[in-house]
Amino acid sequence: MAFFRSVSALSRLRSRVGQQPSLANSVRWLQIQTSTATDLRSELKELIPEYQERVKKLRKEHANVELGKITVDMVLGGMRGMTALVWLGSAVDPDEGIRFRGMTIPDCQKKLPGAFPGGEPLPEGILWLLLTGKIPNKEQVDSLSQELRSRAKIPDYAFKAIDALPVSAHPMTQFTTGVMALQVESEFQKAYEGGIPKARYWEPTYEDTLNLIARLPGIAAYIYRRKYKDGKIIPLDDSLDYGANYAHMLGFENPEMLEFMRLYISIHSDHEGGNVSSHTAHLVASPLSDPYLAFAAALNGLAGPLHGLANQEVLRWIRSIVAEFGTPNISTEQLSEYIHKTLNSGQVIPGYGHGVLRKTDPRYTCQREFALKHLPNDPYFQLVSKIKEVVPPILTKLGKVKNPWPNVDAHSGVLLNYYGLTEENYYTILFGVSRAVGVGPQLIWDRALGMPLERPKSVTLEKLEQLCAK
Ligand code: NMX
Ligand code: MLT
Repeated sequence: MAFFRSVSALSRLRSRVGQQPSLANSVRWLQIQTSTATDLRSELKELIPEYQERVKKLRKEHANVELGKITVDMVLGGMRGMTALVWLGSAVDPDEGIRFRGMTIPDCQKKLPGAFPGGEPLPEGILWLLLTGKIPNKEQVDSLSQELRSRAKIPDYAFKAIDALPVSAHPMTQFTTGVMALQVESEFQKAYEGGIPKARYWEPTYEDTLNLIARLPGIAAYIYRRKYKDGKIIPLDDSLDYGANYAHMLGFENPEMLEFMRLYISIHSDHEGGNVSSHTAHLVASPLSDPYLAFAAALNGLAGPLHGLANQEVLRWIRSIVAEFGTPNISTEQLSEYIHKTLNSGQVIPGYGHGVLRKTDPRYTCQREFALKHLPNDPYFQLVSKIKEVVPPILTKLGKVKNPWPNVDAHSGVLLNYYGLTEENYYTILFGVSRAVGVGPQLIWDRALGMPLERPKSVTLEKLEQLCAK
């Protein structure tokens, strides 16, 4: 009876949504089904044929429908605003930010299982949601945690490949090297060499993806222990979930840090298909390079200071402010003076601006809420809060910055720093581990939907000038 009541409430809500488009977003997650499958792979297998049919139908019946025009500004402006990719898992609205399968971050915090009732969403739940579009229950995420632990063994040669680099190498260089070493065990590569038919490409891609996600924390923790600690490996704890295990292998046991890590991985996992790391992975996988090759390439994009390296740059910049004034407790005038100094020297303010967002990033907001709950008096957190008041009007005044508001990277560093992860050059690895949870599902669906080799057309400058002269 309760079921029928909620179904009819939902259909009433849907008909209101038809009349009020603004309501559409806020109720979208209500339409997401709860998962009933016993395991992730079976759930996915059941879903794929329906999606394959939908793609086939779109290509057959609507191949010439136009999605917008391509302008010179788009071609010369980094393809901003050009719709050119499909990804089912998430979408970024310029004003309200990310939705994972229609669910906002607060929706995910409410609906996805945590390590304890009311806890932050477990990354395993986000992975399940992104892959299937369904909300898993606690039992399902616990079994996925167990599955990831069972796949986590790292071959010794991967550690040796990292050891071949000097300890001074940037953590991201070491990380990409480790991921490339894991490629030796690619199931996709073996299956392709064995003549697997196209309809089954997604299956070894799934295996590679789960193995990759499972092994990344071990590789990432190894680099941290090697570069910053005693070099001793802390083994996986069989009783811990994915995020907590990563924190544990790094050497952290504070339950608040474990909880922050779950939140961190979940919110950094996916940001639709067009961001540099996801798009790179999709592009590199399109000629059927396996998930390890594609993800290593994605990491190299993430390592750029305008993308994932910005979290490192933010803490470095905050530290430089503290060094300049000798304290984090500075006045608005002092902060404003420092911001101008940064801009006048030709640098960007790290952690501010975005290629799509035009308001404060909800990933910033949820980290702020976490900080308000757990570390309201931390002087670095208070400085970050002050920066959020002072930077936007200054960037707005420049007249060219499309989004003066903070992005995800503006906040993460002070939380990590508070919990003792003080080595900012390591921060992009945390982003990288998290991004695999979003990029992996993208690669599986690329193969499931038979996405072709990506090959856009380029144009010479002369040709562009000729086209404009017409
Ligand atoms: N500080 C100073 N100038 C900026 C900033 C900023 N935070 N953001 C944009 N601008 C400048 C930008 O450099 C460009 O100047 P110019 O025309 O002289 O080249 C102008 O404003 C217009 O840029 P936008 O169209 O607003 O931004 P765009 O879409 O090109 O780039 C970012 C987006 C994210 C690359 C840019 O905002 C930026 O460099 N931000 C700082 C780095 C950062 O926080 N990156 C992390 C993004 C999130 N992530 O995790 O990936
Ligand atoms: C991301 O999470 O990938 C960044 O916010 C950058 C983007 O979306 O372009």
